[in-house]
Amino acid sequence: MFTKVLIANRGEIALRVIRACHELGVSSVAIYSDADAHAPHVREADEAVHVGPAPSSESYLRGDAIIEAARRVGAEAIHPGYGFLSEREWFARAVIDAGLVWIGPPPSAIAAMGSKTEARRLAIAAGVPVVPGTTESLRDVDDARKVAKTFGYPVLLKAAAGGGGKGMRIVRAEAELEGALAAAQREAKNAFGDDAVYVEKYIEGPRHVEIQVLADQHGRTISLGERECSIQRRHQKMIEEAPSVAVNSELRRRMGETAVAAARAAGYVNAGTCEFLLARDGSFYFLEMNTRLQVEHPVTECVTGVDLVQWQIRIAAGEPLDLPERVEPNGWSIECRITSEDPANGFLPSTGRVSFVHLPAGPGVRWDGGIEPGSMIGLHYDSLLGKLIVWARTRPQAIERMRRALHELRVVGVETSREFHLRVMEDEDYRRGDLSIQWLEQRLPTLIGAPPPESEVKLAAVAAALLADRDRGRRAADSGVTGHESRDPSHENGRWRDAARRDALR
Ligand code: MV4
Repeated sequence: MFTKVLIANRGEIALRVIRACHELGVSSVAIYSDADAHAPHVREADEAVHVGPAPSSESYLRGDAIIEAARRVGAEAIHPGYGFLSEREWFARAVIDAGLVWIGPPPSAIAAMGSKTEARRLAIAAGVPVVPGTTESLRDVDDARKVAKTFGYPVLLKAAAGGGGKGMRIVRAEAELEGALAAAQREAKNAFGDDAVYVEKYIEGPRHVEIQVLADQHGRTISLGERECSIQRRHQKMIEEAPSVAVNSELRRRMGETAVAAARAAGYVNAGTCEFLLARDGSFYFLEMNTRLQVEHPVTECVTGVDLVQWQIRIAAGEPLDLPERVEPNGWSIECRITSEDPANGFLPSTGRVSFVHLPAGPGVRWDGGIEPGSMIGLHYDSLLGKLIVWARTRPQAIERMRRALHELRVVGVETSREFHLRVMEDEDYRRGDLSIQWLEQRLPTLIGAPPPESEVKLAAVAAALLADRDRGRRAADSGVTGHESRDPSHENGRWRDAARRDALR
């Protein structure tokens, strides 16, 4: 095992990796930008190295500075977390070339899966089902017309260098093809510096289900079951769960074997995730492989009891996997991504200083967070404040537990997505598990417009009654003495108080 690992990340995932290091008896090294000098990940690590100013391009993305920091403090390995440099082939190579251990997949596997057409070729060769489509990028509009005709409309144009939904265009009829192709190429060029675009048949109304895999350096590759990730908005996942209501043991076994075959085809080592579309008829298609630890990994940890981050480190250190071939999920786990986005305001990122935090606790509750009172939430990094994860024996119990935990959660100082998550937990479709990748965006207007939950209304009513009572007391005391309304400090809360009154009167 290593004695010292550098974590090339920040926020909740840096803390998650630090915790895994400490459980393994490994010393942890944080890196930080100017904006993060007092961040929790810096304090919790055994050591911390400053790498640059606040913008990530000058700090968390500075591969050279990060490798130099690892050398200077004598770290033997680098864990990239997710995002930032985690899927940059060049960085993985540079880490290895510097004589350090890369806690992630081989650079060749990152490159192979990074090209979506290459990933499709590998998958097809390994007998993995993919969506009907091409494995070569389109030459021109005529080529696109021919190919689209073969598969039939609607088709989906995708960036070969893409992933995560960028550079994608749905085309429902031939008349739209030329414009959509130009737009997809332009977007792909801007986002990835490569305008190559290919075609797939567009699958309507599927679920997004992904399979977690672990592979060691000794040729053993296993799957750890699925995560249901259909609840997303603009390709940002908001709520994930494990297992999926749409997957039974038989389907889990088949999808697991498929994911293992795809991983093997890429020469995969370490933790990775195969994304699938799961159609209503139970057929599934490999989409792409994410060659990193994922944000939503905790739901898999909760239902399998396997510590994925510890295994990433142990695999990188050369340990053989000593886990069973197949792990059936135990109970149910749900994760809500608590962000500083305001659902009532089009999910606009909110900024400011976190003045107060109350974290949920109690049975079956896990908080993987990166904030504390005093944290400054700016626009330099993504808006994830923390992940609220619950576990219970059954899905209905997990939903009730999540509601309870969301009610306990308080973050003051910035807007959060808490209210949005409460509404999803109370939604009938969600409770039935009747989901697809389109569900959230179709449902959003009614979710946001819906009245607040009963429990919140009661709370507002009590608060309004108490305030009204206090004001009556004040007015009685003030009458004939000063008459100065402005001395009443509750005026500072005027807007909030009015809102509470309105709610109470309904
Ligand atoms: C698709 C698809 C339907 N048909 N491919 C979105 C991101 C990237 N991973 C691939 N994506 C999709 N590919 C075909 N042929 C629908 C999506 C998709 C999606 C996939 C997973 C999770 C959320 C999604 C939201 C919209 C579209």
